[in-house]
Amino acid sequence: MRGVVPREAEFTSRLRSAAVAARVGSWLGVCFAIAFVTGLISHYAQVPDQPIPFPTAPSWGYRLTQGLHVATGSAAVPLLLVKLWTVYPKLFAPLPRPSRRGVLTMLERGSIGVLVASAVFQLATGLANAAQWYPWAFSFRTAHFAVAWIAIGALLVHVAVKLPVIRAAWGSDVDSVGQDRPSATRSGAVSRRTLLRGTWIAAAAAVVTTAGATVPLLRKVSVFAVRTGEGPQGVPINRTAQAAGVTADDVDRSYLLQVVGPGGTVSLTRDELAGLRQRTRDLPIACVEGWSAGATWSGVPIRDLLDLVEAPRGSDVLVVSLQRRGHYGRTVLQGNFADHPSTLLALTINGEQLSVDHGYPARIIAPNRPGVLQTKWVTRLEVMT
Ligand SMILES: Nc1nc2c(c(=O)[nH]1)N[C@H]1C(S)=C(S)[C@@H](COP(=O)(O)O)O[C@H]1N2
Ligand SMILES: [Mo]
Repeated sequence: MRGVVPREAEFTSRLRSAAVAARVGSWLGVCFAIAFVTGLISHYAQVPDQPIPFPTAPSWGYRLTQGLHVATGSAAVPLLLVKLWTVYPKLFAPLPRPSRRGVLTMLERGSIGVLVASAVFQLATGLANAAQWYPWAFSFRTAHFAVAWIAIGALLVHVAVKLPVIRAAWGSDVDSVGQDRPSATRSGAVSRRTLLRGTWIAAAAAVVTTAGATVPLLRKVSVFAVRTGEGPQGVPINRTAQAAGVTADDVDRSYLLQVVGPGGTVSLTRDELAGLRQRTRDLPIACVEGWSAGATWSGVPIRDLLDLVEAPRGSDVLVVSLQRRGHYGRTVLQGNFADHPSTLLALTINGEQLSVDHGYPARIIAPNRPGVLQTKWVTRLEVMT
């Protein structure tokens, strides 16, 4: 009689095989490796105090790495589901007898438990973050970063333990039964090749339906992209002025930009800012959530403003926004960014005065910089010593 909990031997489909698991698992491993490396890059880019300065070039670098991060994370969702489906009968395998080998088996199973839990956590929190949905109390960035190390560690252990199986599976035909569980004797509803083909298509579809947030050519098919890469003045709006608590009074004619440095404090009205030497640059806004959009910006080079207060070259600058609610109202512009000729206090976007939601009266735009640090509604630049 069948119990409530199945036994491993009751799973008889040949689709659930090492041949399939190793192939899907390898691509899943590639996705996790790319997501891990690009995630580290994104994390480091947001560290205020960088021992090695995050580079300002190429200007599209962060757009590429963060686009890859979200694309590989999206592709990993169907890959992980298929992978888990092919191997989950092992969950019901009998517990090993207490012995040296048994302890090793338990450790190995434990590491798989950690791997599955951390992988599911990373994909679930990543997707929720991209959708700007935070049904949790912890800091997304801290938790996603910490669990990334757990996931990649458990993945390395898993690959090391399974290397003989992985090699045997890749070395033989996909239909070979050499690595099968003893009970996997029934041919599946479809062939292994068809299952794999379906999996690759699902992974590709996951990328195509989300990557339009970064790749303009894909916009029309990207039905799951949270941001389309389009918006007022050609760029999506991440947080509106209202959401940030920036009022009409804040941005009226009484607005002043204060620049504070060793040479004193300089206050400038918006008209005075517009009267300074302006520079125009094509630079993308690249959000950590995966969407990005290029735009043409013009405004005052930050370095010119720093010169007004005799800031030494290489000085980090604290950027303070008019924002009253939420994060990112105060950010650090590292010295190499502050000095870069393309880093602007932008007054216009795509030839128009910034709309208040895009950061009017003035905002930061710098090359190769995460969107979260492209601070809007800037009211104060403070040279840090
Ligand atoms: N003051 C402030 N600036 C901010 C933000 C914010 O919440 N407050 N959001 C940032 C984020 S996460 C992104 S992606 C960009 C988006 O700029 P946009 O809304 O003009 O497209 O603004 C950045 N600047
Ligand atoms: Mo963002």
